[in-house]
Amino acid sequence: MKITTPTYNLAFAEDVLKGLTDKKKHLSSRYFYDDEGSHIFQQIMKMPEYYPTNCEFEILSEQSENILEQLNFKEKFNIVEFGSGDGTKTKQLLQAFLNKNADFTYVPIDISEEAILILEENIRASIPEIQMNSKVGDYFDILEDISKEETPNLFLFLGGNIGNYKKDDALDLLQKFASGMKKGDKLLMGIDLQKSPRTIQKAYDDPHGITKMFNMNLLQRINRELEADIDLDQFDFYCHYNPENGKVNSYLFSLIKQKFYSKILDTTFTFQKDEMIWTELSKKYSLAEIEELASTLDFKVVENFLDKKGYFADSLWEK
Ligand code: AVI
Repeated sequence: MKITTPTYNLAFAEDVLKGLTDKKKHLSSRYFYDDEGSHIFQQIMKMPEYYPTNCEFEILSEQSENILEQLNFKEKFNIVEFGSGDGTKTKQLLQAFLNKNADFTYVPIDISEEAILILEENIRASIPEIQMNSKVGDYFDILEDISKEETPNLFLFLGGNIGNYKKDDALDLLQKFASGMKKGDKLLMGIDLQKSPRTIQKAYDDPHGITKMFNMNLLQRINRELEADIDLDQFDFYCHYNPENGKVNSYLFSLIKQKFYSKILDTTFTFQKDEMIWTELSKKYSLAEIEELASTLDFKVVENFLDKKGYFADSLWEK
Protein backbone atom coordinates (compact mmCIF):
# COMPACT_ATOMS: atom_id res chain seq x y z
CA MET A 1 0.00 0.00 0.00
CA LYS A 2 1.32 3.44 -0.87
CA ILE A 3 0.91 5.97 1.95
CA THR A 4 1.02 9.56 0.77
CA THR A 5 1.77 12.22 3.33
CA PRO A 6 -0.13 15.49 2.88
CA THR A 7 1.92 18.40 1.56
CA TYR A 8 -0.06 20.83 3.72
CA ASN A 9 -0.06 21.48 7.43
CA LEU A 10 -3.18 19.98 9.01
CA ALA A 11 -3.55 22.66 11.71
CA PHE A 12 -3.27 25.34 9.00
CA ALA A 13 -5.96 23.63 6.91
CA GLU A 14 -8.32 23.35 9.89
CA ASP A 15 -7.73 26.94 11.00
CA VAL A 16 -8.27 28.32 7.49
CA LEU A 17 -11.55 26.42 7.25
CA LYS A 18 -12.70 27.71 10.63
CA GLY A 19 -11.30 31.24 10.23
CA LEU A 20 -12.76 31.91 6.80
CA THR A 21 -16.21 30.50 7.56
CA ASP A 22 -16.66 32.26 10.93
CA LYS A 23 -19.03 35.24 11.01
CA LYS A 24 -16.09 37.59 11.57
CA LYS A 25 -13.31 36.15 9.43
CA HIS A 26 -9.82 35.68 10.89
CA LEU A 27 -6.51 33.96 10.14
CA SER A 28 -3.78 33.58 12.75
CA SER A 29 -0.52 35.52 12.36
CA ARG A 30 1.21 32.31 13.51
CA TYR A 31 0.81 31.18 9.87
CA PHE A 32 2.78 34.14 8.51
CA TYR A 33 6.03 32.30 9.03
CA ASP A 34 6.40 29.69 6.29
CA ASP A 35 9.70 29.92 4.32
CA GLU A 36 8.37 32.73 2.13
CA GLY A 37 6.87 34.63 5.12
CA SER A 38 10.05 34.28 7.19
CA HIS A 39 11.96 35.75 4.28
CA ILE A 40 9.54 38.72 4.08
CA PHE A 41 9.85 39.19 7.86
CA GLN A 42 13.64 39.54 7.42
CA GLN A 43 12.89 42.39 4.99
CA ILE A 44 10.50 44.01 7.50
CA MET A 45 13.25 43.97 10.12
CA LYS A 46 15.55 45.85 7.75
CA MET A 47 13.05 48.66 7.04
CA PRO A 48 13.95 51.98 8.71
CA GLU A 49 10.29 52.39 9.76
CA TYR A 50 10.31 49.08 11.68
CA TYR A 51 12.11 50.44 14.75
CA PRO A 52 11.83 47.45 17.20
CA THR A 53 14.77 45.54 15.69
CA ASN A 54 17.27 48.39 15.99
CA CYS A 55 15.98 49.39 19.43
CA GLU A 56 16.47 45.92 20.85
CA PHE A 57 19.85 45.59 19.14
CA GLU A 58 20.90 48.85 20.83
CA ILE A 59 19.72 47.66 24.26
CA LEU A 60 21.54 44.34 24.02
CA SER A 61 24.69 45.96 22.58
CA GLU A 62 24.94 48.73 25.15
CA GLN A 63 23.29 47.47 28.31
CA SER A 64 24.18 43.79 28.57
CA GLU A 65 26.73 44.47 31.33
CA ASN A 66 23.98 46.06 33.43
CA ILE A 67 21.70 43.15 32.63
CA LEU A 68 24.41 40.73 33.82
CA GLU A 69 24.81 42.66 37.07
CA GLN A 70 21.08 42.57 37.71
CA LEU A 71 20.98 38.80 37.22
CA ASN A 72 23.08 38.48 40.33
CA PHE A 73 23.88 34.81 39.62
CA LYS A 74 26.76 33.62 41.82
CA GLU A 75 27.35 30.34 40.00
CA LYS A 76 27.32 28.87 36.51
CA PHE A 77 23.99 29.46 34.78
CA ASN A 78 22.06 28.61 31.60
CA ILE A 79 20.80 31.14 29.08
CA VAL A 80 17.75 29.42 27.62
CA GLU A 81 16.31 31.10 24.54
CA PHE A 82 12.82 30.53 23.11
CA GLY A 83 12.56 31.20 19.36
CA SER A 84 16.14 32.28 18.81
CA GLY A 85 15.88 33.43 15.16
CA ASP A 86 19.29 33.92 13.57
CA GLY A 87 20.85 35.03 16.85
CA THR A 88 22.04 38.46 15.64
CA LYS A 89 20.71 40.29 18.70
CA THR A 90 21.43 37.54 21.21
CA LYS A 91 25.07 37.50 20.08
CA GLN A 92 25.49 41.00 21.52
CA LEU A 93 24.35 39.82 24.93
CA LEU A 94 26.39 36.59 24.86
CA GLN A 95 29.58 38.41 23.85
CA ALA A 96 29.14 41.08 26.53
CA PHE A 97 28.55 38.41 29.19
CA LEU A 98 31.71 36.52 28.10
CA ASN A 99 33.73 39.76 28.14
CA LYS A 100 32.75 40.01 31.81
CA ASN A 101 33.89 36.40 32.37
CA ALA A 102 30.37 35.14 33.10
CA ASP A 103 30.20 31.35 33.24
CA PHE A 104 27.17 30.11 31.31
CA THR A 105 25.86 27.63 28.77
CA TYR A 106 23.72 28.96 25.94
CA VAL A 107 20.68 26.73 25.33
CA PRO A 108 18.73 27.86 22.23
CA ILE A 109 15.44 26.03 21.65
CA ASP A 110 13.65 25.75 18.33
CA ILE A 111 11.15 23.37 16.81
CA SER A 112 13.10 23.44 13.53
CA GLU A 113 16.37 21.50 13.35
CA GLU A 114 17.43 23.53 10.34
CA ALA A 115 16.93 26.82 12.22
CA ILE A 116 19.06 25.50 15.11
CA LEU A 117 21.86 24.36 12.78
CA ILE A 118 22.01 27.78 11.09
CA LEU A 119 21.96 29.53 14.47
CA GLU A 120 24.76 27.31 15.87
CA GLU A 121 26.94 28.00 12.86
CA ASN A 122 26.26 31.73 13.08
CA ILE A 123 27.00 31.94 16.82
CA ARG A 124 30.10 29.71 16.72
CA ALA A 125 31.53 31.68 13.80
CA SER A 126 31.66 34.86 15.86
CA ILE A 127 31.98 33.43 19.40
CA PRO A 128 34.04 30.21 19.04
CA GLU A 129 34.57 29.89 22.81
CA ILE A 130 30.82 29.70 23.58
CA GLN A 131 29.47 26.73 25.52
CA MET A 132 26.32 25.72 23.71
CA ASN A 133 23.74 23.00 24.26
CA SER A 134 21.08 23.46 21.56
CA LYS A 135 17.72 21.68 21.82
CA VAL A 136 15.33 20.82 19.03
CA GLY A 137 11.72 20.26 20.02
CA ASP A 138 8.68 21.65 21.75
CA TYR A 139 9.45 24.59 24.11
CA PHE A 140 7.43 23.21 26.96
CA ASP A 141 8.70 19.61 26.85
CA ILE A 142 12.25 20.97 26.95
CA LEU A 143 11.35 23.49 29.65
CA GLU A 144 10.07 20.66 31.82
CA ASP A 145 13.44 18.86 31.56
CA ILE A 146 15.41 22.06 32.23
CA SER A 147 13.29 22.88 35.29
CA LYS A 148 14.43 19.64 36.95
CA GLU A 149 18.08 20.78 36.95
CA GLU A 150 19.50 22.88 39.78
CA THR A 151 21.47 25.29 37.59
CA PRO A 152 20.00 28.83 37.66
CA ASN A 153 18.44 29.95 34.38
CA LEU A 154 18.03 33.15 32.45
CA PHE A 155 15.21 32.67 29.94
CA LEU A 156 15.17 34.89 26.85
CA PHE A 157 11.99 35.72 24.96
CA LEU A 158 13.19 38.52 22.69
CA GLY A 159 11.87 40.37 19.65
CA GLY A 160 8.61 41.61 21.14
CA ASN A 161 6.72 38.44 20.21
CA ILE A 162 4.59 38.70 23.35
CA GLY A 163 2.80 41.60 21.60
CA ASN A 164 1.29 39.14 19.11
CA TYR A 165 -0.65 37.34 21.85
CA LYS A 166 -4.13 38.38 23.04
CA LYS A 167 -4.24 39.13 26.76
CA ASP A 168 -5.43 35.66 27.88
CA ASP A 169 -3.06 33.87 25.52
CA ALA A 170 -0.14 36.02 26.74
CA LEU A 171 -1.04 35.14 30.32
CA ASP A 172 -1.28 31.43 29.43
CA LEU A 173 2.07 31.45 27.68
CA LEU A 174 3.86 33.31 30.47
CA GLN A 175 2.20 31.04 33.02
CA LYS A 176 3.68 28.06 31.19
CA PHE A 177 7.12 29.73 31.22
CA ALA A 178 6.66 30.43 34.94
CA SER A 179 5.78 26.84 35.72
CA GLY A 180 9.14 25.75 34.28
CA MET A 181 11.07 28.30 36.36
CA LYS A 182 12.36 27.93 39.89
CA LYS A 183 12.75 30.65 42.50
CA GLY A 184 15.51 33.07 41.50
CA ASP A 185 15.34 32.21 37.76
CA LYS A 186 15.04 35.25 35.50
CA LEU A 187 13.15 36.03 32.30
CA LEU A 188 14.34 38.74 29.89
CA MET A 189 11.47 39.62 27.57
CA GLY A 190 11.40 42.06 24.64
CA ILE A 191 8.30 44.27 24.79
CA ASP A 192 7.37 47.05 22.38
CA LEU A 193 6.21 50.18 24.18
CA GLN A 194 3.46 52.73 23.55
CA LYS A 195 4.80 55.84 21.81
CA SER A 196 3.81 58.38 19.16
CA PRO A 197 0.92 56.82 17.23
CA ARG A 198 2.49 58.08 13.98
CA THR A 199 5.73 56.17 14.64
CA ILE A 200 3.80 52.98 15.34
CA GLN A 201 1.41 53.38 12.41
CA LYS A 202 4.35 53.86 10.00
CA ALA A 203 6.12 50.73 11.25
CA TYR A 204 3.15 48.59 10.20
CA ASP A 205 1.55 50.60 7.37
CA ASP A 206 4.95 50.92 5.70
CA PRO A 207 5.44 52.92 2.48
CA HIS A 208 7.31 50.05 0.78
CA GLY A 209 4.35 47.67 0.94
CA ILE A 210 6.46 44.97 2.62
CA THR A 211 4.03 44.48 5.53
CA LYS A 212 1.23 44.22 2.97
CA MET A 213 3.21 41.45 1.21
CA PHE A 214 3.74 39.76 4.58
CA ASN A 215 -0.04 39.62 5.13
CA MET A 216 -0.81 38.74 1.50
CA ASN A 217 1.49 35.75 1.87
CA LEU A 218 -1.23 34.19 4.01
CA LEU A 219 -3.51 34.13 0.95
CA GLN A 220 -0.66 32.91 -1.24
CA ARG A 221 -0.02 30.17 1.30
CA ILE A 222 -3.67 29.11 1.02
CA ASN A 223 -3.26 28.99 -2.77
CA ARG A 224 -0.01 27.01 -2.52
CA GLU A 225 -0.81 24.56 0.25
CA LEU A 226 -4.57 24.22 0.05
CA GLU A 227 -4.71 24.32 -3.75
CA ALA A 228 -6.93 27.37 -3.88
CA ASP A 229 -7.59 29.94 -6.61
CA ILE A 230 -7.59 33.24 -4.69
CA ASP A 231 -7.12 36.27 -6.94
CA LEU A 232 -4.68 38.28 -4.83
CA ASP A 233 -5.33 41.46 -6.81
CA GLN A 234 -8.83 41.48 -5.39
CA PHE A 235 -7.60 41.81 -1.79
CA ASP A 236 -5.94 44.68 0.03
CA PHE A 237 -4.26 45.21 3.41
CA TYR A 238 -5.29 47.59 6.20
CA CYS A 239 -3.87 48.16 9.66
CA HIS A 240 -4.69 50.56 12.44
CA TYR A 241 -3.04 51.60 15.70
CA ASN A 242 -5.37 52.60 18.51
CA PRO A 243 -3.42 54.67 21.08
CA GLU A 244 -6.25 54.22 23.59
CA ASN A 245 -5.51 50.52 24.02
CA GLY A 246 -2.03 50.20 22.48
CA LYS A 247 -3.21 47.74 19.83
CA VAL A 248 -2.20 47.53 16.16
CA ASN A 249 -4.80 45.36 14.41
CA SER A 250 -4.09 44.17 10.88
CA TYR A 251 -6.54 42.94 8.25
CA LEU A 252 -6.87 41.74 4.70
CA PHE A 253 -10.07 42.82 2.98
CA SER A 254 -11.92 41.93 -0.15
CA LEU A 255 -12.12 44.62 -2.85
CA ILE A 256 -15.16 43.01 -4.48
CA LYS A 257 -17.88 40.45 -3.77
CA GLN A 258 -16.12 37.21 -4.68
CA LYS A 259 -15.52 33.53 -3.99
CA PHE A 260 -12.62 31.14 -4.14
CA TYR A 261 -12.35 27.37 -4.02
CA SER A 262 -9.84 25.18 -2.19
CA LYS A 263 -9.38 21.68 -3.62
CA ILE A 264 -7.79 20.34 -0.45
CA LEU A 265 -10.61 21.63 1.74
CA ASP A 266 -13.19 20.98 -0.99
CA THR A 267 -14.86 24.21 0.07
CA THR A 268 -15.95 27.42 -1.63
CA PHE A 269 -15.38 30.54 0.48
CA THR A 270 -17.45 33.65 -0.14
CA PHE A 271 -16.61 37.29 0.54
CA GLN A 272 -18.71 40.41 0.49
CA LYS A 273 -17.17 43.61 -0.86
CA ASP A 274 -15.04 45.20 1.92
CA GLU A 275 -15.34 42.12 4.14
CA MET A 276 -12.37 41.95 6.52
CA ILE A 277 -10.11 39.08 7.60
CA TRP A 278 -8.39 39.92 10.89
CA THR A 279 -4.78 38.73 10.67
CA GLU A 280 -2.69 40.11 13.51
CA LEU A 281 -2.61 41.84 16.87
CA SER A 282 0.56 43.69 17.76
CA LYS A 283 0.04 45.08 21.24
CA LYS A 284 2.20 47.92 22.56
CA TYR A 285 2.54 48.01 26.34
CA SER A 286 2.90 50.85 28.80
CA LEU A 287 5.40 50.40 31.66
CA ALA A 288 2.40 50.25 34.05
CA GLU A 289 0.91 47.39 32.03
CA ILE A 290 4.23 45.52 32.19
CA GLU A 291 4.19 45.85 36.00
CA GLU A 292 0.60 44.64 36.10
CA LEU A 293 1.32 41.65 33.83
CA ALA A 294 4.31 40.62 35.94
CA SER A 295 2.48 40.94 39.24
CA THR A 296 -0.56 38.98 37.95
CA LEU A 297 1.89 36.14 37.29
CA ASP A 298 3.76 36.55 40.61
CA PHE A 299 6.93 37.81 38.97
CA LYS A 300 8.94 40.75 40.22
CA VAL A 301 10.13 43.28 37.61
CA VAL A 302 13.85 43.68 38.39
CA GLU A 303 14.43 46.39 35.76
CA ASN A 304 13.16 47.60 32.40
CA PHE A 305 16.08 48.23 30.03
CA LEU A 306 14.98 50.83 27.47
CA ASP A 307 16.66 52.07 24.28
CA LYS A 308 17.63 55.76 24.19
CA LYS A 309 14.41 56.81 22.48
CA GLY A 310 12.34 54.85 25.01
CA TYR A 311 10.59 52.93 22.23
CA PHE A 312 11.26 49.36 23.37
CA ALA A 313 11.95 47.52 26.61
CA ASP A 314 13.85 44.39 27.50
CA SER A 315 12.10 43.70 30.75
CA LEU A 316 13.95 41.59 33.33
CA TRP A 317 11.65 39.57 35.59
CA GLU A 318 12.47 37.36 38.56
CA LYS A 319 10.44 34.36 39.70
C1 AVI B 1 7.10 39.16 15.32
N1 AVI B 1 6.34 40.33 15.77
C2 AVI B 1 6.88 40.85 17.02
C3 AVI B 1 6.17 41.36 14.73
C4 AVI B 1 5.37 42.58 15.30
O1 AVI B 1 5.92 43.68 15.26
O2 AVI B 1 4.26 42.39 15.79
C5 AVI B 1 5.47 40.84 13.50
C6 AVI B 1 5.16 41.91 12.50
N2 AVI B 1 3.99 42.13 11.96
C7 AVI B 1 4.06 43.15 11.12
N3 AVI B 1 5.30 43.62 11.16
C8 AVI B 1 6.01 42.87 12.01
